[in-house]
Amino acid sequence: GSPPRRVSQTTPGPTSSNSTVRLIGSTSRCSGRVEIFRNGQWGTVCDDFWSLNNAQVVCQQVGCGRATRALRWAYFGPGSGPIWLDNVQCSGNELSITDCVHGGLGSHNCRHDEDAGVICQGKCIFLF
Ligand SMILES: [Ca+2]
Ligand SMILES: [Ca+2]
Repeated sequence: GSPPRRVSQTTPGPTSSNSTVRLIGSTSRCSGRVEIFRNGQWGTVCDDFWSLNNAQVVCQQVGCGRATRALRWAYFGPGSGPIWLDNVQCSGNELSITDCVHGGLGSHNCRHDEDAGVICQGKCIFLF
């Protein structure tokens, strides 16, 4: 038989629980509105039940150390697109925000003025 061939395709690999997360809307890489990338779209996280434990999971996920603040009411401005997560309740040890208890992807009763934000301890970089 012929040896197995490595096929290069753009089809997504097995879905890992480690979703892509970013913090935007601030001057620092380590603070901002929480957005996650699912189904080809960036979306936000609702602030219902938003806590420091939740922020902790996000901060470690983006490589920014410990969380110092969990912010509600679109503190870093409202996002756009889907609101991917609502009623997120982390214990703080999860590896990904999507591993926390939540109401189901895309299932929510929120508006973008409830987008969740975090501030992490990681270095703030300001341009002077
Ligand atoms: Ca709310
Ligand atoms: Ca809710």
